[in-house]
Amino acid sequence: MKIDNINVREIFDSRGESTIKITGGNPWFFAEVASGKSRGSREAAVFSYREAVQSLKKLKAHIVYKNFNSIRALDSALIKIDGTEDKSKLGGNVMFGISAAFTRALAKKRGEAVWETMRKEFFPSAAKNNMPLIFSNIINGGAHAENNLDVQEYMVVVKPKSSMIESVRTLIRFYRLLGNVLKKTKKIYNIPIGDEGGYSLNFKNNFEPIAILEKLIKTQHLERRLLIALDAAANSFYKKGMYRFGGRQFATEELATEYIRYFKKSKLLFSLEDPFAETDGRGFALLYRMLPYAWVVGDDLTTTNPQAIKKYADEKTINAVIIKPNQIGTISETCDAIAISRKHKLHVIISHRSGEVDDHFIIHIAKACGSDGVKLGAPTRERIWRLNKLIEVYDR
Ligand code: 2PG
Ligand code: MG
Repeated sequence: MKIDNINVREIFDSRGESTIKITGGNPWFFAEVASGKSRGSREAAVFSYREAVQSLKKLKAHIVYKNFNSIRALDSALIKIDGTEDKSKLGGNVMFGISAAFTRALAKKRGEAVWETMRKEFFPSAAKNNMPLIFSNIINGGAHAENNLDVQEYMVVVKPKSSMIESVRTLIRFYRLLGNVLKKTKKIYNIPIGDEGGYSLNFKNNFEPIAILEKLIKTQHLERRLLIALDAAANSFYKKGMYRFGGRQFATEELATEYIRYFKKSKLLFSLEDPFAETDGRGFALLYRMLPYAWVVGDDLTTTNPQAIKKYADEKTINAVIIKPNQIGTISETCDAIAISRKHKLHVIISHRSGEVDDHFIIHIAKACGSDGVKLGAPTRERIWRLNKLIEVYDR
């Protein structure tokens, strides 16, 4: 397929930060690039709008009116032209935007849904109707909120049922009930909301939100439907080999013991993302050994990089992985990261970014590969659109 023009526009994400949108014609396409705040240091380079304009100028001659018959063909050309490990010549966000926009154009030309086009090229044997767990971040802390929580995300996890709409209904109901409980127990009428739509008030300590979630799930008799997951995003509280957590200093082993205590106190807690800093693979491995039934999830640790995923899976540091396409920069490499995760029997969770945009691409990736989970914000504000798309794509 040939594309006959391609442009970049400046847009703003849900935090009002500048990001980019790639658009083009014949067939018409677009992709908006979400932005992260708690980023792994090995993520692909992010260009400003001005840099993206220059990057696209250089690139145009290589891609416009050229024939690319697959997503991989276009991505391989982009990767070759860029030629860097971290996509710092063309900009990882520029490359991702082009790669995702091209995928849309290809799907349109073939008269397919975007996920179908990706499934045919990358996951021909993916389970047809796999319903993912929904990880919804309903209490925000860390870099995403102005409160005293070190843990960045407290998620409620909805187990799949017969339809996605039922899961989303349960999630919305639970989120509202939680709001009421927090108003009462914290005696606050207007609860502050964090970057991903979760409640972001102060708590007694990093465990209190888990205790509140656990109690509410139990009093609502939702134990069979809902679980609890955390993203510690521990890079943000790691300094000089120590973790500053809950006002105390912890060495790696001590923090692992603290997490184990959480898991002992909460029967519904089952998953912990980035429990240690991205340079502290030893901590992940320790936890993985001590909690064989929990999901120990890599995000900043693995940055959707196929080699990093393989390394950490081989070293038995994680058994689950977060996939964010703009961490690595092209759709083909994202799909390679998913394939290698699968090969190593890691649970695959396709994730949004905290700076959200008006683009559902990640839902198509989840459906294409039949992911085990999707990680999204709270069921409110702009985050609701992603849940609506989930319903549309899965309840067909
Ligand atoms: C994370 C994400 C998404 P950010 O750490 O998992 O919740 O945050 O997009 O800021 O990296
Ligand atoms: Mg994370």
